[in-house]
Amino acid sequence: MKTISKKLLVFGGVVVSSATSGAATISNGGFETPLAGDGGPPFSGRWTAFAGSANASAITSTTNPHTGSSSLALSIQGDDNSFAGAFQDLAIVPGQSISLSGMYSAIDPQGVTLEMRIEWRDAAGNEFARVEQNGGQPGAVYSMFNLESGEAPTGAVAGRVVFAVQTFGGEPLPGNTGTIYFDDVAASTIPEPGSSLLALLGVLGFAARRSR
Ligand SMILES: [Ca+2]
Repeated sequence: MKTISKKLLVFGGVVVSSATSGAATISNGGFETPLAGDGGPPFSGRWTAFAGSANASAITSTTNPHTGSSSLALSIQGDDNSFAGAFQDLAIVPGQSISLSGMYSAIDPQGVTLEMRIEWRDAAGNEFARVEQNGGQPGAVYSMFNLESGEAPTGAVAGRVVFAVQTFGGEPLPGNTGTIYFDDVAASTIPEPGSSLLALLGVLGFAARRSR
C-alpha cells in the first residue's frame, strides 16, 4: 500500500497542475471587439487577422452580425489566388479534443471558398498536424457549423482555430469576390481538466481497492 500511496501522490500532483490551467475557451467569440493585426504573439486570448493581398481582409464588421453589433468578415474582392483569415490558439493537452462551433453565413461568394481547421502546435509554436473541414459553404442566412478535432496528438500544447477564405485563378469577373461571416464562435476541450481529474481519481481508487 505504501507504493500505491506514493503513486497516488505523484499522479495527483501532475493532474492537479494541469487542472489549474483551466479549460480552453475562445476569447471574443462574438467578434464585438477588433482583431489583432498579424504582428506576432500572443496568439491565445485574442484573434489574429491575416490577409494575402490588398483586396483581401479579415475584420470585425457591423454589416451582418448574428448577435451583438458585429461579426467576423472574411472578404476577397476580385483577387485571384488570395486569402484572408483569423486564428486563435487554445491551450490543450494530448488526449483532449476540441469541440468547435459557431454561426456562419455568406453573401454571394463568387469563387471564394471557405476553410476551417484546427492546427496542432508544439511547444515551439510549430504546426505538425491539422484537422480540416473543406468544401462546405454557408448560405445567406446564418447557420450553425461544428468541427470536432479528435484527440490532440502527443506533443500538442495548443490547437490553433483557423477560419480562412481563399480564391484561385481563372475566375471570370465578377468572380473571386465575396464575404463570409462568422459569429458566436465557441469551443470546449473534452474532457475538461476537472472531469479528467475526477475520472482518474476514480480509476486510481478502483485500482487501490483491487490491490487490497
Ligand atoms: Ca457578434
